[in-house]
Parts: sequence; C-alpha cells; structure tokens
Amino acid sequence: MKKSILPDPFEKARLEKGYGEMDDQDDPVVMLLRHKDVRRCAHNWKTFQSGATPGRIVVPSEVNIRDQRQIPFEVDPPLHGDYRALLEAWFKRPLQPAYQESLTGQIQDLVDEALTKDSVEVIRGFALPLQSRALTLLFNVPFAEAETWISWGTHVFRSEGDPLDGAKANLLYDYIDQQIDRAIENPGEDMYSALLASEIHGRKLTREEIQGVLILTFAGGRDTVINAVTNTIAYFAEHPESLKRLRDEPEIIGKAVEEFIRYFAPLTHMGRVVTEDTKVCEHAVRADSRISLCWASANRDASVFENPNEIILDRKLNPHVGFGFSHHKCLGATHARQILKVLLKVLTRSVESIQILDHHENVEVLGEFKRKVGYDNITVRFQ
Ligand code: EMZ
Repeated sequence: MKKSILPDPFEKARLEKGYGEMDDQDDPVVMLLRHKDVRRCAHNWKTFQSGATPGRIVVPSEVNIRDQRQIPFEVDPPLHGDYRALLEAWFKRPLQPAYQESLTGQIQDLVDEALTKDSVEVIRGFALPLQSRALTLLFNVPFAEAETWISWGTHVFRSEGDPLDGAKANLLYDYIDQQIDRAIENPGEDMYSALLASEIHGRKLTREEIQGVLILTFAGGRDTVINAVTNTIAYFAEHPESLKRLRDEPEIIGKAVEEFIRYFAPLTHMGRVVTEDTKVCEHAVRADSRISLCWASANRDASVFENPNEIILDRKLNPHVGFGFSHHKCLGATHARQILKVLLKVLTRSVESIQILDHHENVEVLGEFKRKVGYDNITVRFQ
C-alpha cells in the first residue's frame, strides 16, 4: 500500500448503523459518521451545544487541563454570531494581495532551504516552521516571534508521551498574558491591539474574552495545518504526476486544495454536548452526554462523494466538511486555504520530485476505530 494513503476506518459502521462509540476519560462519545447526520446535527446547536464546560467538546476532552473558554468555538448562538462578526474581517485578511505575497516569500524560502538539504523531517523541519511563520501574518506580528512558537512543538496542549499536558498549556497562557500587557502599553497593528480596541454590545472585550480568542487562534490551527502540509508532501512524493498536472493546470489548484482537505480531514471529529434526551441514527442519547461530528467519516460518505477514497484533483462537487459545517465552521479556514494554495504553487514551480526516506504513522485510536491521521515523523528528500 502507498505510504500516503489514509484509509477510511469508518465505512462499515457508517453503512451499517451510522454511528460508532468510544470512551474518553469516562465521558463516552457517540460518533456520527454519515454526512447527512453530521451536517444536520452541526446545524442544530440547541440540541447539540458547543457552549458546554470548556474543553468538553474537544476529543480527547480538555476539561481536566483547562477552565478557559475558547471563543467563538465554545460559545453558542446568538452570542457566537456576535463574536464572529467582530472577528471575521481580521480573519479574511489572508485574501489581501500583500498577505499572499509575504506568505509566498516565506514558503518559497522554506522550500528553497529544503532543496539544499539531503533530507528533511517534514513535521519538525518543514510543516511546523511553515505553520508558525505563517501565523505571524495572521497575528500581524514580527516574523521572529515564530521562533518562540516553534519551540512549543506541534501541539500546545499535548507533548511527547502526554496527550493532555496542563503544564504546556501554561506556557501558552503566560505568553498570551505578556503579549496582551505589551499591547496595552504599546498598541500597534497586531491582533492583540485589534482585540483590545474592539467592542461587543457597545462595550470593550474583557481580558478573559481576548484570551479566549487568542488561545483558540494558537491552538486550533496548529496540528491541523501541520498535518495538512505534511500529508500534502507525502501525497506528492508518491504522485509526481499530480505535481506535474498542477504545474500544467494551475487553474485547478483551488479545487485541489479542497480535495486535499476533504481527503486528509486534518481534524477527525469535534464534539457537542447533548442538551435533551434524543436520538441520533435511531440510537438514544441522553441529555448531558456527548456526541461527535466525524468530519473524517462524512468526507468519505459514498452517498455524497463518488470514489470517496480517491484524490481527484479537480473534483467537481465537493461539499466536504473538513472545516466543519454551519455556525461553527472554521474561522481560520481562509488562512489555512491560502497556506495550502501557496504551498502548491511553490512546489509546482520549484520541486521536481520528492522521495520518502523514512516514516512513522500517526494512528488515532477511537474506540473500535483506528484512524491514520498522518505521521509522527516522515523524512523526505526534495529534488
Ligand atoms: C481547540 C481545538 C479547536 C483545542 C478546531 O479545533 O483544537 C485543538 O487542537 C485544541 O487542543 O483546545 O482549540
């Protein structure tokens, strides 16, 4: 089997019953697997809420390592919509030509550097610096800040051997506090200052609200972007013909990015807390229990996607849920899409082929399912 393949472990359960079950720190999760159910329940925020105890909608649950609510991710409508409204313009900045130019420069430099080396470990030597440097553009802070963020590693709430690391979270919280203090004293054009100046319901945001937005901005798009970038490199290593096709047909790059996000589904699923006794897929779920919306499974649903296990670069209809769905769809999606678009452009123009030298798969265990999400490490040579 090709190393870049991400098999779909959910097919049988999706077809037979539509859901799966897993335990998570004694707070079980009923995973919804069908595209239709995932979308329907994502839309129904009254019965399937996000504004539960902070950390509880994340799987693995983070309730034991944090109390701070992430905003707007852990807030339900209508307040959710008010937060989004004040954040949206900032998160659309990646559409500006100057932003894209800077991003292109950053990614070109990384690829050029990788081309001079005999081998590159993609996660730490390519995807993590790429993600952190690109994030300086989203925050509009000096490029050098990325060095600090790179030192935190691939996940801010996890560390090697510890899937939930509270001490590590404090590193991020302390850093954010310092940055807020700095911006209060010395306002600038950065995201901290923009948040300090913004208002909701005719009042300034509280420090806690600002922290909530910042934590999410750091944590939410970190391992997911790293995962998408790494899987993209692995895919091209085994599909030089696709690299060539995108070189010849750059007009399909936008479609290819959507297809990668569908296929990779960098975030397997996201939870919701059930607010009333109800049923999902004929299965009873109780108030105050958890379900999850399994984006990875929905993205392989053959009733929606033809040949769901194939990457079709110019797939025509692609209603994937790789960025979630409905109210809570990913706020960072514009930034993430730009990163992948620019990456594809730079790779097609600078790289002829990629060889995988060594790799170790990252497999998530979700109750009865084992899902390969990408790699713990993968070493390649760029040519
Ligand atoms: C949360 C989550 C958001 C969570 C869209 O996902 O990402 C996870 O990586 C974090 O651990 O706290 O931010």
